[in-house]
Amino acid sequence: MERTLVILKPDAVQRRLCGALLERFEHKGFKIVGLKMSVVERALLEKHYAAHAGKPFYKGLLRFMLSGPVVFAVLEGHRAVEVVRGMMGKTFAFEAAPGTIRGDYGISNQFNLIHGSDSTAAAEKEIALFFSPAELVEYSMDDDRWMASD
Ligand code: IDP
Ligand code: MG
Repeated sequence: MERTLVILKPDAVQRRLCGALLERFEHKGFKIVGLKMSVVERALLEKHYAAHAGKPFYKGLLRFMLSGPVVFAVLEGHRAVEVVRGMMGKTFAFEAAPGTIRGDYGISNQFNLIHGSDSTAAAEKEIALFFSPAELVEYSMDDDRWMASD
C-alpha cells in the first residue's frame, strides 16, 4: 500500500488546526502509520527543500518552517501521494479550491499549512529522512476490506 509524508507546518500548529487536518485524512480512509511532533532540524529541512535552494522564497521558507514545531505524519492508503496532494489543494492558498485544505483554511502564498510528497519517489525519500524504520507502525484496521483495496 502506498505511503506519503505529510508535514503540518508551523502555521497549522499555531492556528490549532492539527486535529482538524488529521481528521480529514482519517475520514478519507488513510491509516496513520507514523506520527510525531518536533521543531525540524535545519540540516534535514535543507535536504528536504534542496530542490528550492536559491529560489527567491527559499530563505523565507526555511525561516517559516523553523519558526515553531511541526507535526510529521506518514499516511498509508490507495494512491496516497496523489490523493493527499489533491486534498491539500494548489500551493498558493489564495488559488486553492474551496473544499481543499489550503482552500478552506488559508489565503497566503507561503503560509499554506501543509506539505505533502509530490511523487512516490519523493515520498520514499522524505519518509526515510524524517522517520526511522522503528517509528513506522505496521498494523491492520478493522475496516481494511472497505478502505484498503483498489
Ligand atoms: P508545494 O508545497 O505545493 O509542493 P512547492 O513549490 O514545493 O509547493 O514549494 C514549497 C513551499 O514553499 C510551498 O508550500 C510554500 O510554503 C513555499 N513557496 C513556494 N513558492 C512560493 C512563493 O512564490 N512565495 C512564497 N512561498 C512559496
Ligand atoms: Mg513541493
